[in-house]
Amino acid sequence: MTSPIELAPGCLWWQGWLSRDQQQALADDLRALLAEAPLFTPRMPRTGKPFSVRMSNCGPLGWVSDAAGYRYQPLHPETGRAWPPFPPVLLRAWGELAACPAPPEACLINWYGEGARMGLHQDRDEEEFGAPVLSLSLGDTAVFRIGGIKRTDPTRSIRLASGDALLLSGPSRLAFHGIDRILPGSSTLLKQPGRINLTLRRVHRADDAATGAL
Ligand code: MD3
Ligand code: FE
Repeated sequence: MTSPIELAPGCLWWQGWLSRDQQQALADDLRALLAEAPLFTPRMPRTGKPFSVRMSNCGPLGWVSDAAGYRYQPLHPETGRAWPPFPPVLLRAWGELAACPAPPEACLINWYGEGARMGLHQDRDEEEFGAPVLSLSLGDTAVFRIGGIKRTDPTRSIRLASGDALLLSGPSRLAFHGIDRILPGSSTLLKQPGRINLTLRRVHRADDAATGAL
């Protein structure tokens, strides 16, 4: 396995963790998955302003956002159906990289088309911040920015390329982060310009009995 770079305490970056063939296989899985659970346009709480990123999910729970607020729910907001199961490679990634005994409960699928971006934010809609978040990138390279736990802390930026894995744990779990822009045409993986980011997460605190702890 490639050895990771520690960008900040608890923030580990594996460049090219997925081979080109593995990236292609995962992109194919996602094409089928998105036919079952189509991308939707999330909206800001209260104002209803649309995000430029479109989203779907897989696994038992999915993250959604609309005028009523941010939340995790078991059903797709538009089809009313359960989210599709995790593609097996995502469970393998979690098992090999996350160092978390409990399985992931949610995988948010972000689609960045032309001009999409994600402003600086913290991920704090989960009940469990002790568990890490694991991200996998496919397609065009993104300029990713990460700072500290205060919005005004200094930030650094890196380019997340297709096949990269990024783990956010410990002190980095509540770091401010965002996507400044996508570099169109930087990858030939997908059939159209754009980027897919997958984030595997736990939502609830693990039940010790269920994870085998004494
Ligand atoms: C740092 N997604 O879905 S993934 C998100 O590329 C999100 O789509 C970005 O931020 C994307 O919430 C960044 C890398 C990432 C994910 C979760 C984090 C970085 C993080 C949680 C805490 C700190
Ligand atoms: Fe985030």
